[in-house]
Amino acid sequence: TGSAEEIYQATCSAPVNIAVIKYWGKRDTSLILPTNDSLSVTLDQDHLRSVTTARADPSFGDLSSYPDADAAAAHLTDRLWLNGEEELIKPDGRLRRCIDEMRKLRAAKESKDPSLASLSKWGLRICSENNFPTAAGLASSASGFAALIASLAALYELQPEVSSSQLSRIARQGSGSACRSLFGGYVAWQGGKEADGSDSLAVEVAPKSHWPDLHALICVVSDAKKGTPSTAGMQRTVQTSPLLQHRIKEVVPERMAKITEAIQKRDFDTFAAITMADSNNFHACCLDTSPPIFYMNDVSRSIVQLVEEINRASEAEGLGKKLAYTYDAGPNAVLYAPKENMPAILQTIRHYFPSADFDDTFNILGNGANAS
Ligand code: 2P0
Repeated sequence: TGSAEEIYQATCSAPVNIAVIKYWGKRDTSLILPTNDSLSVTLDQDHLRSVTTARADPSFGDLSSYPDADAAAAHLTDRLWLNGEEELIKPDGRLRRCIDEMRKLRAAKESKDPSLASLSKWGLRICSENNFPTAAGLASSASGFAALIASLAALYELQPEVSSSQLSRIARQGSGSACRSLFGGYVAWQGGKEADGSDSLAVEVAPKSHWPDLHALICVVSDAKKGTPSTAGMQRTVQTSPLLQHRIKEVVPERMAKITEAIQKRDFDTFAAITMADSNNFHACCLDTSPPIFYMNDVSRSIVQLVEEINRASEAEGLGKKLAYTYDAGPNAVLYAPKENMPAILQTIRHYFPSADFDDTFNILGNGANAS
């Protein structure tokens, strides 16, 4: 509660997540409901993150003074800046939907407790920054929408009454993969069955503390903006790829069960085998799309060969796999390995890729979105 002179502002950060069972395809493009379940690992916020500040103030506009939400929107009551540039909040866009859903939750809270300040009626100013290249296949939309939802949830003081899974349902409507960044550690996005998306949300498979020994290494092959954006690319795959239908029905359900069990048992060999197989199956579906989509390049493929060779040599000695690769909608490799293997892996990668512009970032497992 408070007077109108009080400042209502919250800042939250959210990390990137990298899927080991990939989301690729929607059964509902408006609500963002996926064609299959997916599972990811949330990375450490120290390296890749979005930070968002949201502020509500009556001076930004009072929604109750407009006849309807569209009229209020036309008067720019809500405004958003991404990396310093103003982003238009389109009337039927994803940002609009996320903000509206959050505002509805606040309005419900205010109607239960009339002593609360009327934040739901005030305009918003939102500022978001990524500390890494946007749209380079490094999951910028995932951390961005997760940070947006987390900052509005903090501003509107929605938790703990509203759970993180409930918030993930709203983040999902911003960008599918964003729902997974509301949690740390090992996270599943249950695709759900309902047409209204009520059961399409993220759940924690295991916290970071369950298997903290797993580390990730991101090999930035290129930070250029990707050629085919995920949103358009995945629907082209849905419309044209017979292989995707096989993936949805036969491949993913079994892998979800097996990798969940591998995480529970901290079984790196199984985790690595499924992670690599699923990355390859996803890129095969991209290739099976008409016209085909290519995200990996020659450098990406040579990293695959190097990882396969390291694992082959290790297995020949009776030791297990040393590491796993996975690629998203871009050429950059994410390598997962037990922490103790990382120094040798880095050394080998640097030996084979001495090029100065081949950047790398060392990441450990992180927590989900949180307030600061
Ligand atoms: C994933 N990707 O599971 C997969 C793997 C890319 C490859 O989620 O349309 O940016 O915003 O829901 O979430 C990229 O898709 O797409 C993605 P929208 P999103 O991480």
